[in-house]
Amino acid sequence: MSSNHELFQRALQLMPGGVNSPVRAFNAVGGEPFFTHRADGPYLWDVEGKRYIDYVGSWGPMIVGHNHPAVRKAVAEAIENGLSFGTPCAAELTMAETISKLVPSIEVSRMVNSGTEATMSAIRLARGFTGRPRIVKFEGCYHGHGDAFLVKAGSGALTQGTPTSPGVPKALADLTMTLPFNDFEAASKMFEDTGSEIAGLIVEPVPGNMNCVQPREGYLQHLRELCTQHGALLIFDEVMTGFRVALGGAQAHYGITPDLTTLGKIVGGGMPVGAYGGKREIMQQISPAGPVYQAGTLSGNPVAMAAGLAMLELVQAPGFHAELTRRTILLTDGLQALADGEGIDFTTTRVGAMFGLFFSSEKIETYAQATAADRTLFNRFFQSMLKQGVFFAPAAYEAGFMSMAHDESIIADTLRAARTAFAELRQ
Ligand code: KE4
Repeated sequence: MSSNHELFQRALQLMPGGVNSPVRAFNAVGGEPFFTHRADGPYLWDVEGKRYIDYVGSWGPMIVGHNHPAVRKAVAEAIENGLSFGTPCAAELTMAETISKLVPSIEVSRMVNSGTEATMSAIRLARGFTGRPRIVKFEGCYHGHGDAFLVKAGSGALTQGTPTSPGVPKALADLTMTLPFNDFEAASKMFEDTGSEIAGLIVEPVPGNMNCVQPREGYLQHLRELCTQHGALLIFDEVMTGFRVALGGAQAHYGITPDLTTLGKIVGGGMPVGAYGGKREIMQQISPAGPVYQAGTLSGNPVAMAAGLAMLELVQAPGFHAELTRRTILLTDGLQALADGEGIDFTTTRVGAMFGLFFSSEKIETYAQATAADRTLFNRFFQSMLKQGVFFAPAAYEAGFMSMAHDESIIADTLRAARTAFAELRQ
């Protein structure tokens, strides 16, 4: 079989940056990516046979570990009946029932094929339902590559958006306003100034795309109150936090009821699935029940539903999230102790089974603090761990993910590698 390098050199000729999603290219951390040949439990094996303990977990879906027998069995059985029908099938109904059971704020849901599709649809729905033009997002939060989200805080009284990518029209970016996460006053001021024009506010309730940052006490409730007061929809983007920070997601963990929720990753069990949903009154505006159009050839695909349903079954095991949280604490406390032992400025964050690592002496609560953390040290730590067979997210602004396949011996192996990595940082 070809080497990682040979495959990547060929891939560079045929795919932009040699990858099908930018972060996989390792540009943020340097070096070339490895090509995975197979995955099982907590491990990935690359095409050269090197094994990695994997804390990326396909960027979140693999909360029960890779290639779980129950998920594999469900997919194998579903395939026996065909790959795609293009008509309703019972598995879609079971998925909708399961989502509503686990996330009660989602009275009505729609399946799509990615987190991006879910968030794009939720934004369109918020605008269609309220008849208002503006959207609020947060700097450092990522909601997929929809045009409305590729916007950063711009200048101008209304904090009008500035595109972060060519191809996003300024006229559209102007309708996306950006706030600093965890800043109570800035949110209040924006709603005082433009509340009557805001269709929806979309937020990662536990941001995982500025690495993992925890909401300050009362902050999510503050956003809930502002949206209620001004008639804007509160949209929780739980693509990453859903079924991970708690069985019912961040909304259950913090006791907040959003108007709409977007889902992805775990809900698909590793297959291409996204979903959005919320209050019946709002969701009934979606075609064909209502006038807001949204559609998808493979939405609710029977094989993808089988994978997602098998995964959602597994995460409902008694004590599942408590045990995952315990293991996450074991890892982050272990890393903290090792860094402290070497006198390295290092801090961790975590909620449920997602965590963040920062080379900083500060308690990380804002995007400014997260981006001020030492990325050079992060990249050196990443490379040392990778060399020792531990794969963390190849970028300083990505969260880490614990799985039920990472038992205490795996965590001990990780900490053994980290001891060496932190010692190397001192050289
Ligand atoms: P997808 O379109 O990639 O399925 O989901 C977009 C998305 C939406 N909302 C949140 C909170 C997300 O984290 C994501 C995607 N997450 C990234 C990792 N930061 C996926 C990895 C990638 O882009 O390759």
